[in-house]
Amino acid sequence: MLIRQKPAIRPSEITPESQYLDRRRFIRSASLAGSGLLFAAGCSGAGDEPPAPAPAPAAPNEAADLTPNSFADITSYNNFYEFGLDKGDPARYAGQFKSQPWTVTVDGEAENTGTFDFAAIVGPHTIEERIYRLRCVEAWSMVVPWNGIPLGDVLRRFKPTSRAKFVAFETVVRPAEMPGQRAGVLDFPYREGLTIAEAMHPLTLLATGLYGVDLPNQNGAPLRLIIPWKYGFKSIKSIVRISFTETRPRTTWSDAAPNEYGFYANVNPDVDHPRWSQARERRIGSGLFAAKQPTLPFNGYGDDVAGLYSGLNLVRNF
Ligand SMILES: Nc1nc2c(c(=O)[nH]1)N[C@H]1C(S)=C(S)[C@@H](COP(=O)(O)O)O[C@H]1N2
Ligand SMILES: [Mo]
Repeated sequence: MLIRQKPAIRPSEITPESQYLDRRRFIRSASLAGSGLLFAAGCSGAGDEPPAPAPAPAAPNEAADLTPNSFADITSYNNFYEFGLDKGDPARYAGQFKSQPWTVTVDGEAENTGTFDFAAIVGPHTIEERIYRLRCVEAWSMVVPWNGIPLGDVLRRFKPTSRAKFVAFETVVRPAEMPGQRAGVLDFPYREGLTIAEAMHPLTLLATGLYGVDLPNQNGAPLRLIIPWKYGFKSIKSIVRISFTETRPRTTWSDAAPNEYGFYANVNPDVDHPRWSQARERRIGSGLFAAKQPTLPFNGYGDDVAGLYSGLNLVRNF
């Protein structure tokens, strides 16, 4: 079996960051040479165009920097309302949470539905490493070296029917282990949804770990989504249900405040949240007085995903 199961991570198992970063530098220098982009998913243009002139060397763009945040930052500054509202609550209160054993129920418009063990969902796939920036709707961001599987590879095994136009996800409900659920700070279960094209897109990751270890509870153990071009709230944690649907599913944040949070939630510096600007972001760990960085359209992944929304008005469909 490819997957390391709990018991929970011992500190000795965590790749020391210095070692990790050295390894990254090596991998990046080996692979960046050709494509210029670590995860550009084969989106070359139409064949009849002349090759574009080489672009002028870009000014150093802080926002596009993919140097990972520290393991300490990534695991101590979290949004996981099931454990409370404060950024420190998930790390403080998620210790009692049991992410093993774990099952995921797959239902709706697919041929292979049922309840599957964690190992059956993840087992046949190779765990990859993807360094993605997570951009929270609250205008902060961090860069995380995730481990996981392209969600589409997993979903295809359930054989969605032609009626499957959306994929809906739910987080576990376990008030005994989740103080934020006892306090009722949101209408739980936490729900999210994607169009089938978004769910099948090769950048969309079903994450099982970070920094080479199993996901810490506060980051959504044992399975969570990462949709790098969308605001962080779309990246639902601790998933127990995946439903293929014909109609657009409900989602927690647009249920709670439909004028503030839309179904698409694509990162967009040109469409402000009604109560604050989305033009810039604070990189966690960069220090309280560090300058904010410009936010990039689609969080910097536009070359790969903008085509999913051609013809869609992104101001109205926020
Ligand atoms: N179940 C669940 N998933 C969730 C959330 C949540 O409160 N509950 N918060 C979201 C938000 S707003 C963000 S920014 C990211 C934060 O992920 P991280 O804590 O691993 O950085 O998780 C998202 N997934
Ligand atoms: Mo967020």
